[in-house]
Amino acid sequence: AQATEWWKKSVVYQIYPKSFQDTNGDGIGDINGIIEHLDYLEKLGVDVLWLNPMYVSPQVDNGYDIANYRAIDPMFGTMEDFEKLLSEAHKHHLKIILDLVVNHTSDQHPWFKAAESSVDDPHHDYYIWKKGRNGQEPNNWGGSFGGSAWTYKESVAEYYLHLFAKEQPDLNWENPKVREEVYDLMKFWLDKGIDGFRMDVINLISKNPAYLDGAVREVEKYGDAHQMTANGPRAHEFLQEMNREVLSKYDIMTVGEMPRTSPEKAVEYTDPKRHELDMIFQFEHMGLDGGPFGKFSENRFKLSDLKQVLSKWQTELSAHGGWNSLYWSNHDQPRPVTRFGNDGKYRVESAKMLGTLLHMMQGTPYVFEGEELGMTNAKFDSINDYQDLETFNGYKELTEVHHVAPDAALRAIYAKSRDNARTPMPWNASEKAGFTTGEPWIKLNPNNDEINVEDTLKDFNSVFYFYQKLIKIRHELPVITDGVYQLVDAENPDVFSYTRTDDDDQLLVICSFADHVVDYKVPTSFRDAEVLIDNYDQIETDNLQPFESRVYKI
Ligand code: TEU
Ligand code: CA
Repeated sequence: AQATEWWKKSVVYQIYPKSFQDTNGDGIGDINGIIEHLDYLEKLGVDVLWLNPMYVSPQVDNGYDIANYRAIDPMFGTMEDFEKLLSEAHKHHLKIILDLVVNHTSDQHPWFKAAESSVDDPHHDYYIWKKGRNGQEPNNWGGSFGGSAWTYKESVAEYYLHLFAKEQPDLNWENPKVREEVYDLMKFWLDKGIDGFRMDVINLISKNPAYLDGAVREVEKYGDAHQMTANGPRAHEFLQEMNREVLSKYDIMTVGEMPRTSPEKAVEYTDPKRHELDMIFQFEHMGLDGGPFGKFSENRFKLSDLKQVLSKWQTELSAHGGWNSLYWSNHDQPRPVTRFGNDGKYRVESAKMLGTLLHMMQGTPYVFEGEELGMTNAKFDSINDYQDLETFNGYKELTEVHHVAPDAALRAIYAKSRDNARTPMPWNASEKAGFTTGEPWIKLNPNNDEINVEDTLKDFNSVFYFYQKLIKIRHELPVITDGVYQLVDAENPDVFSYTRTDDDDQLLVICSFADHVVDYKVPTSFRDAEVLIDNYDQIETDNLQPFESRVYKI
């Protein structure tokens, strides 16, 4: 059936199950913990929950290394628990989308155990094997978590490809049997009644058979594998086949995670006439603050870059029939209020401002667990407090390869580590924040005594109620879904403002990124207009308070 486009008016809440709520005292979040908080999520007003992987996994990459796609890992609970969650969520008017991780499996998946046993095993070609080149790896690609993207297997005297950890062998999508297996496992979950998928690095699945070397950045040792595999020769063909075989048969939503993808390419993936995906996660606004050695850096973004990038994605995607996700954070990114706002004096104001900037744009907004509280990065004392393999590798590269001093390296890790997003959800101000009665798998954010759900819900001026209002406005105002986007005052060094216009309404969205009062002359046509939402009570028409955001409507 031709799916309705319900996801164009939806707001998605991302739950990282491992860090959301533990209910059996093992220090690990679980499915029953999610069920316990469905009322909280319904109160926020979100429409869809995206759950990070809970399938059977050795947890080398926190569940993005899957050893059984059709079973829930016991650490999260049972399949019955999941089916109960799904039906309870639907009763709370919440849809559920799951994570589809099919660029690679775990090296503990039975398919890989068979594949590495013999070149003649029927599963051998489920993966990508190559002879070496002059006794070395087949090409110069690096894995995202350090080292070469190739690992040698004595048992078959060949190298296998892994764009991520060596425990995450890439599937061979050239093999029609692999594609069939993927479509079958997708139907297994869709037939249970889930409402769609978030697809992990889905634009990396088609590799150019030439396996050419990638560019080596001056400070790196390996070639850029993502550059060489993003948006490969058969990517669209595979997604159109997936759509024909699976997606078109269900009224669902799909979002593809797509590193290295431009708006032009994103239109190709999301134009409904092409029957591929509904929307994508692009990364351009996540790459504005890297340093000489990559992502781990104390560099901060420039507002001019953010204005240019987000405006480009507004005007060059949706305007051309595509559709975008809108996000500041997820389980791979630091906390937005630290990265893009002010996590000190103006934490609450800047969290609300960032929410306004994003939620009044065109696209489907994603709220990552804790963002609605204005959670900050987590100040850990030592590199040993971190859990993420990408973080450990980053610290090792900074200190051992680039000879960065340990304290400077730790500051860069603090700024960008994925673990900033993975500290347990703080439910109250108690010692373990109501997350667990046991030892949490990762340390809590030290500031959960001042930032937690219980205190937030008592404070009607909190970020939570502001996000609740932003979500309500989106549900009620069509101009937010369909209105034309236009950047205003492009050169302003402190203020990001834009309009949204349709036949009935026009909004003017004004967001100050300054930590001081700035002059701002509201255009005369808006001076007497209704103020839809503002993160300050007193409103002056010729200046903006620190991190003030204001939405006028005529
Ligand atoms: O992330 C893909 C990806 O590109 C990330 O490595 C991202 O670029 C990086 O973390 C930002 O610094 C997906 C998942 O979201 C991530 O959690 C997994 O580690 C990765 O794929 C492999 O499955
Ligand atoms: Ca648990």
